[in-house]
Amino acid sequence: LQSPFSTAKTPPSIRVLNKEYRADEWTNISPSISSKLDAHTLSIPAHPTNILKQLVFSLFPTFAHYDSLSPIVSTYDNFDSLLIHKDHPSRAKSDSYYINKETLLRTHTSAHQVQLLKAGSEKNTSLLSQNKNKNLDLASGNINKRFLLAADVYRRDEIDASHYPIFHQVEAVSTFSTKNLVDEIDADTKARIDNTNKLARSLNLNLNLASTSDDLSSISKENPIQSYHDEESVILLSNHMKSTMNNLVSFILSQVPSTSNSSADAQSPLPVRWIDASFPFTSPSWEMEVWWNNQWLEICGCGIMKQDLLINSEMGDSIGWAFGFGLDRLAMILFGIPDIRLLWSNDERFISQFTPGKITQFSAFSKFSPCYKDISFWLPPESNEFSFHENDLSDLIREIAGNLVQDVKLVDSFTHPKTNLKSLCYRINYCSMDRNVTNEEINSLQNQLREKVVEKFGVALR
Ligand code: FA5
Ligand code: MG
Repeated sequence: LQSPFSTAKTPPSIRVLNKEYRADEWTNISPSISSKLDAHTLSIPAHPTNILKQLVFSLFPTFAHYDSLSPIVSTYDNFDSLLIHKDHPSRAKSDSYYINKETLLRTHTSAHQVQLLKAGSEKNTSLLSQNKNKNLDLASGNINKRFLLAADVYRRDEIDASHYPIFHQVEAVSTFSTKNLVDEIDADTKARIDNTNKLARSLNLNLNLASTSDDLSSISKENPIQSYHDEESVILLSNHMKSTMNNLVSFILSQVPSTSNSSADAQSPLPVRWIDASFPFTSPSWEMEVWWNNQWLEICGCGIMKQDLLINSEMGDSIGWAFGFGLDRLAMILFGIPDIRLLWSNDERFISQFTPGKITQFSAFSKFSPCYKDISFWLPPESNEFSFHENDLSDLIREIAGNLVQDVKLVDSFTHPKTNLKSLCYRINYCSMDRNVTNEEINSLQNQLREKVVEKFGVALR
């Protein structure tokens, strides 16, 4: 691997996503992270994170939708704009990937909150036109009022089954005019519930949301209401935010086979809990956890937006909530993916299991490398599609290679225009569940197969 650091020049520079940046004592972005910057799993049609992102977007038809903002942001966007103090630990070099002192890979989708809020008053059409929700047009003037933003985020974090240095978040920002709070919240709740129920019916899901929300507010002294706000508005807003999040999780969990979570079935209440939290850009703040695989899994941080942040965005006459949740963890639950690293797998056996727009359960494959071998042959002249049975071939292969066969696929089939002879090509994937197989071993199996195919089916090898 070539290092992205070029030391030959003065001042030293670093190339990231095809652009040259000044390097300094803050530069710590590693080649392995750089190399994943253009993986864009969020735009691969059959990728679980993309399928989930589309699903989430479809639950918020009145929000603007963004999913292609650059991961390279300024320290102002990632920290200062969110009122994160100069000495806050999240700014440490040990926690983030810096390109240089003023530039880093976003550590959360919140980095774009103020940018997108301001885009309305600044009439920043180059930013606003990146909205993917065709229901909302640029001219409406409301486009920066409510939005969802899905993106890859980067953190120097521990690595285990639920942590990875690159993951995905979806940020939601929802603002309301202070003068019209009750009516706007009511209208939004109604639209959201109608839309979610409609979507659930079209997918035949066992889900029917009630039109009134439960009381989910919990206000404590340690999790204070801002001096700008009155308690009644904050209760209304936080209830609306939490029920929006609950609905989202209900919708997602209703598509998971109930056997995969012992505590979750159609009858039991939603297996989530809300924990008091603290973020520099919200107050009060919470985290949502979902009971999964016998433990509480944190999936979301949220709260009532700091009013100073809205004032700085020329939206001081509004009040709002924001949440940011980890897409990868919900995707793992939804698709039954046991390890977050699989989401970064280049193995064809991973991505080929999924279909754009569909929720399907992942089935585990061997962690050892597959070995593909093709076999092609002409069927005997008198045979037709009824006299050669694929299952007979499968049996023969299993007889020879046993559990070393992972799968067999017909990859080519054609009939010669002159001779009318039919040719077939099968691709055999040899792979062990518990060890690496050697090429010699596989070649010997493949040779046996070639002999036996001729013997048994009277075919002519090609
Ligand atoms: C944040 O990133 C805040 N920006 C969230 C927020 C937005 C709060 C808006 C208030 C208002 P946090 O660091 O807790 O918060 O991350 C949010 C979610 O991202 C977590 O709940 C978790 O689901 C996911 N997450 C965090 N770190 C990782 C990781 N290393 N791998 C996978 N998912 C992660
Ligand atoms: Mg957290």
